[in-house]
Amino acid sequence: MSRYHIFSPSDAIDYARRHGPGLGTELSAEEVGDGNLNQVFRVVDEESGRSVIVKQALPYIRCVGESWPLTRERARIEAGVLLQHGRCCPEHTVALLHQDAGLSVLLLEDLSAWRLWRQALLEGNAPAGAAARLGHYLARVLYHGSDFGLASTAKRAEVARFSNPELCATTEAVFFDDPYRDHQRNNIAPGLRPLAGQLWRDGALKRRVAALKHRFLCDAQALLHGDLHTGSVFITEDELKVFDAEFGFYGPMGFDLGSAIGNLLLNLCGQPGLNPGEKGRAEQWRRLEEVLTLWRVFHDEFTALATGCADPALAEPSYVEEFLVQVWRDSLGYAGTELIRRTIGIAHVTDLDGIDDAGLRLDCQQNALRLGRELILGAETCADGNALRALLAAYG
Ligand code: SR1
Ligand code: MG
Ligand code: MG
Ligand code: MG
Repeated sequence: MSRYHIFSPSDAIDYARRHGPGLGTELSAEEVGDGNLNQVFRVVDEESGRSVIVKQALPYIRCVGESWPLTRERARIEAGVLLQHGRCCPEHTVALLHQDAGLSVLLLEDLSAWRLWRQALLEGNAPAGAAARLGHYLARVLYHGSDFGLASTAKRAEVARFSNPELCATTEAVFFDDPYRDHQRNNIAPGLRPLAGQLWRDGALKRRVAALKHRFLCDAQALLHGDLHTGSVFITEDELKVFDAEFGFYGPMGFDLGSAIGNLLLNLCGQPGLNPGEKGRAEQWRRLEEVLTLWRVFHDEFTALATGCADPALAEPSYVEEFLVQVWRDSLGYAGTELIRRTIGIAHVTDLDGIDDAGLRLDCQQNALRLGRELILGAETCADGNALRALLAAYG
């Protein structure tokens, strides 16, 4: 196994040259990482124009620095999740070309000619089919990584292989703990302090958040992506691929669905500031339709797979439907936690922070906090898409 050292651009070039398929000798590298955790190089063959991505886990959280160490084991987890999800849904999973566990490096197909779904949503020109594609991806990967799709012996082994304790602890802190208390890791705009303080004193809310955290801790339903926000998804007009799976673990399906839905709703909340007037209202309507489409495609495809599964008990159609009712509720609850943590927690999103006008930005952030709270509190009673439509009417 190779010895770990932090890559320079020329290390990335050497690695790509040794392991990248069809790369020549005239290679250049540029650091393009804009995430919170890792360094990412784009290596280009100047003659053929071919390119690859070299992603390396650092021994700490990049956006915080060495004061928050984080296991490099996350690179092995990410490689495993991408391979597993790539087997069930190759059309929507970024291709892993090579990995080196010692160096904590992954070689990945380069999708930088594609666009991030978040960026397309911000620009107001996201393709209509992206939500359905993500619903298809979620149905396939969550089914095949669950007790519906796996024999119980195989599934128990997979739960152990993907236990990912440190990355899960990070999620537990930034999703379920910090935003509900006055913690130094939070990033709270001064104008949001009064509303944040109300959340910290809201006993009913904190009880539901505790229940969501508890399910996250103990409900090993399927191999999740673990960080499925709209910046973890590359798109073209008719394609979609998910990447950045280092938070993968066995958890509740609603966590992945809720992360994706939560990010669509963050964009919805940001629209009055991003696109004041009619354009923003049209975008909000699209976000709602995307949420409903994502869920419908997931629900229908998962139902078809699960009712045909090999387990004679779990395949019972009435049970599959009962199970999915709970997944829907979980999804709304986790979407609510995503809205809150992206507004006052450590890691924000451009959909809100990118709003230029300070007054409009504050209005949108307050709406995101209020909607997050309503989703968390209403998750158990918001029965279907029509109920969600009604709940969201106040935010349009
Ligand atoms: C410490 S920041 C952690 C967040 O960054 C990643 O992108 C994930 O979203 C995670 O929650
Ligand atoms: Mg089974
Ligand atoms: Mg990421
Ligand atoms: Mg990442």
